[in-house]
Amino acid sequence: MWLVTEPTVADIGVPGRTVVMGVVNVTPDSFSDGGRFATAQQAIDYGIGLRAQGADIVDVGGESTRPGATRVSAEDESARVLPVIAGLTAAGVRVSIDTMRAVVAARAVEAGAGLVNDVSGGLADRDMLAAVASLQVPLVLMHWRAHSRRMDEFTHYDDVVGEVLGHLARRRDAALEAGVTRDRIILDPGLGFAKQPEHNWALLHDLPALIELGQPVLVAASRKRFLGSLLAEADREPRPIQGRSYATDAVSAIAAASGVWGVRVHDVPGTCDAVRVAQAWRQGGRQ
Ligand code: PMM
Repeated sequence: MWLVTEPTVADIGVPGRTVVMGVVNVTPDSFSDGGRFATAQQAIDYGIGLRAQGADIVDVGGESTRPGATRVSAEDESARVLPVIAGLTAAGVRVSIDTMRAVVAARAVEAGAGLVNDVSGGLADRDMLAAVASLQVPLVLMHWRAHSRRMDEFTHYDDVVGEVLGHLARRRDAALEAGVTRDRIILDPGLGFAKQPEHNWALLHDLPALIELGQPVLVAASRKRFLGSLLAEADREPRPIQGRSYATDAVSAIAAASGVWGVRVHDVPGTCDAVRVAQAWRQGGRQ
């Protein structure tokens, strides 16, 4: 069968501009957009719409990582994502699979996905790194401490930036050892995963240090709790999810200006403008 694979990270997006990854969550309970689609076709149409809005790649996920979420079976996860990946691929949309399971990653790549996005950085499934090595697609390794059901118990850091960078360097080395090539490894600080707001801001502030590890960096701040907390009104209630888009766009601009490879967002148009602004700013009037 014909596999649509991406040889390396460099094949995704436009040179010089931060990649925009749009989100399609095919889950009943993701924290910001769960339960959105009644049918696979609705999710496919939505993903095609994200591409039309400017997304370079569409990230399809079938398991919620919302704090406190319980896991779904590999079969349920596959049944949710595979028809959507196949439909998007048939429509010419570049797709990534957001999964912590090697078997789901393999099925997704067979259905057309060209990148594996593992929020556990290969820790949730011991077969993941070797599986991605043989699939020969790029791999996102995210900073992760525990499954979502328990991650709020693991938010203590003495030096969040140092600890996250050290962890990601070790995950990169594990991936290399398993046979994933260096030009296929992307690192992600895992904003909101076992982190308090101040940890997310420290990581965003020190993105250049993460980029200095030498791998492409993906940032996913979209609509997350720490933005809601930042934007809380006088009554101290976090700003609801629907009111976090402009802040997400602002983070996309900052991340892109810092030189990240990609940003993962639910609302694509504002981020597309943000990454173009950042690109022009970085070029400083030079072509
Ligand atoms: N966050 C979520 C899901 N997938 N993938 C990566 N690489 N990085 C993230 O921070 C990340 C992710 C959180 O859930 P959402 O799909 O509702 O945004």
